[in-house]
Amino acid sequence: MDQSALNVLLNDKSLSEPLRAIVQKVINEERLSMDDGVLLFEEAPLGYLATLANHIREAKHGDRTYFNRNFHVEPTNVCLYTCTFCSYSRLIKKRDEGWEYSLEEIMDIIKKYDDQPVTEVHIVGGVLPQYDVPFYAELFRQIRAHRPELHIKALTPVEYHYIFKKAKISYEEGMKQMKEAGLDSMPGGGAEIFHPEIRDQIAGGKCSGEQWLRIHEIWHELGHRSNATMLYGHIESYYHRVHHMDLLRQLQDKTGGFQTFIPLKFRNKGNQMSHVDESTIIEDLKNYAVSRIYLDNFDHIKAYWPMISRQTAQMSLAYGVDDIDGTIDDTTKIYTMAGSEEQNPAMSTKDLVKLIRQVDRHPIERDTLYNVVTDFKDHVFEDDNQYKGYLSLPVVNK
Ligand code: V47
Ligand code: SF4
Repeated sequence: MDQSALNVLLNDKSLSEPLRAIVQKVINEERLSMDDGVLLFEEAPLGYLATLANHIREAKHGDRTYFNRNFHVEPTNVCLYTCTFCSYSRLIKKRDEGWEYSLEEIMDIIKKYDDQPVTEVHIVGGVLPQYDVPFYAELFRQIRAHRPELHIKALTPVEYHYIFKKAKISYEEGMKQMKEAGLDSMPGGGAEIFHPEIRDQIAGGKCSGEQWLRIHEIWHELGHRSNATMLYGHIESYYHRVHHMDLLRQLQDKTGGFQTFIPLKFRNKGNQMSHVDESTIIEDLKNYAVSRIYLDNFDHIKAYWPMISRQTAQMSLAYGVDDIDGTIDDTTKIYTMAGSEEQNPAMSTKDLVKLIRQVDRHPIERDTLYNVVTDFKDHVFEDDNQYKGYLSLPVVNK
């Protein structure tokens, strides 16, 4: 791996001693301490962070940049909890403003994708008593029976903690039942910020950081994979972000079950924290880079484009990100309701390939477990002129 860019930083006398010591650690593939992580956030220039994060990204993946073909199902947006950052949920007393799909209605949504080459369904939503262990177990069984190859990535420890408590079963027993019903993996939601100083103020009474981590640990011990998120850019400090990442890094050392870390930028429209300013794009890029540098035992860092916009997703690929998710249809409301620029988050495979090629990266469609579905490096689309990237100008018919 070419280290010339890192050597330049190592010899840059305008950088403080501790920042240069971190460059040496990256060269030696040594782990960063929590103090190092906080220092990166507080003092490192953006160009420095980009250089380190891109070095690590390219050592792991070269130019390869992943996306997948998935769709989201949100069974309900009514919720018992009252997270202050949530723009999406409706309280039970206002449930007539929301939706609560029955099992048949959810299956109808799944069946709408029957003729589409999607590989994953991502299921997550609000927490309500009728969505319990028997409901979700039956839903997973029906999806499995209807379309056996479709990967079911569903629910977070927020739902699992609630439904297992209600069923009076342990986390171990509950996750075993979900596995038997057909659950394939867990998405990364509900993590927010683990530190109780922040979690107690924003997470509306839902499961604690320890409970979130414990449920993922049990799932990993059953031989399965999951993702992890962090909701940043609200009332947390840099220390809280590093503490969050550190707990994830510790669990990953133990189980190796996490695939991807997904930083989620707090969006402030229509929620109880609308008075809190959103982070800048510079801050978002910084956050991706520090995540890539700190989480040495995570394979992938994902930028979720429906949340940060397509152009920031493109930039993030120079700051440690190697995955841009891949919602193919307008099926998630979480970010549109929170003020994202992406009011109709839908991108076709061609759009995703173009987005990645435009910043000179190598697009790969993956499945949920990062097996290659299609390598688009030299792929030519039938009507390809528009998809080669910025070098090809639109064809004008004369
Ligand atoms: O846990 C809610 C976040 C998460 C807001 O695993 C908000 O592949 C910003 O976890 N501003 C759910 N964020 C989404 C999620 C996810 C998304 C994409 C891919 C994967 C994956 C997981 O959305 C919640 C919460 O942290 N969220 N409201 C808001 N106003
Ligand atoms: Fe409910 Fe999830 Fe919204 Fe919290 S973030 S209020 S748990 S839907």
